[in-house]
Amino acid sequence: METGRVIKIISNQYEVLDLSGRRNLCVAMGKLRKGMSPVVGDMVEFERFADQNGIQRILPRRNELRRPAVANVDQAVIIMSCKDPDFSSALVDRLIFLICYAGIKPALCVTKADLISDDDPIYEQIEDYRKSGYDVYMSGKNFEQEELKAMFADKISVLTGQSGAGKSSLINRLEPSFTLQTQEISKALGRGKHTTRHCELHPVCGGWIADTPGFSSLDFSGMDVSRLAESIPDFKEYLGTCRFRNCIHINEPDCAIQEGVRMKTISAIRYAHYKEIAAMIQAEKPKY
Ligand SMILES: Nc1nc2c(ncn2[C@@H]2O[C@H](COP(=O)(O)OP(=O)(O)OP(=O)(O)O)[C@@H](O)[C@H]2O)c(=O)[nH]1
Ligand SMILES: [Mg+2]
Ligand SMILES: [Zn+2]
Repeated sequence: METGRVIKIISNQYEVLDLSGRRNLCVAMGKLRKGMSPVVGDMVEFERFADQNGIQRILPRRNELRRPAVANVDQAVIIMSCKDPDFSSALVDRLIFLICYAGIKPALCVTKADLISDDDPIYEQIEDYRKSGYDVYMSGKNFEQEELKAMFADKISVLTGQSGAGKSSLINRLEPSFTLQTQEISKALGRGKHTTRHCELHPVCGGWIADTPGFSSLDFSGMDVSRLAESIPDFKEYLGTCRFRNCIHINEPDCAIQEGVRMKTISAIRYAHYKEIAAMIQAEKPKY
């Protein structure tokens, strides 16, 4: 049995990178097919047979995101464009919540900054993320990207963001030898909205980056509101200091989080988005 990492899935074929860095095409063996399927990022055990390679076992996952389906990542980078599609802090925050809930570190990369002026109001929203402790990177055509490149080294990262935000373009820009398909090309082919069709790990900037298809909906079903509040980085240092132990920071008296928002030490924007999602979860309408 050999160990390797799933770096690409196309229909029922898995590309597994073995310990010597070679790529092996594998199929999932019978006992696996019945249970959980491997996702990109999974560490698996596979066996070489005469006619094919077969994945026998998925090793325990350190973490996993459901959408995009990827496991064992060091960080998730939210790709949000300034324009086309428009910047949305509601969407950024929803992604932050999903990523942090999965126990993964988020970062924000704002793309297409070449399309806005230096005094665009988007910069105030970006400042709000920086003040709250998030790492924010600016990107655009002809931008210097040294800092961004450095943050991918030696890590497995997943890029997530809506279709057209510039995920594939960013990878192409960081590693000019890459020519991942981007929107203009697919429009020419009449393929419609989503350009990237599958999730794949690419060797970029000394690390591995998963390019993923943009999503059309986000799913908060099955989430627990208290666990969500506990996973939001903005709230971390205030947790455990509310009057009620089971406080979910919405209407309770003597709530440290609500007090933080009043004192402007917690972002009012993030808190408002938290309340929206908490209400959606409680109303059991957790799809956005
Ligand atoms: N001006 C400008 N345009 C950009 C930039 N990044 C991407 N674009 C354009 O935005 C469009 C969409 O880019 P993609 O890289 O295909 O977007 P994506 O996030 O991979 O989209 P999906 O694969 O559908 O999820 C393309 O036409 C790119 O040329 C940028 O930094 N500046
Ligand atoms: Mg793409
Ligand atoms: Zn509270």
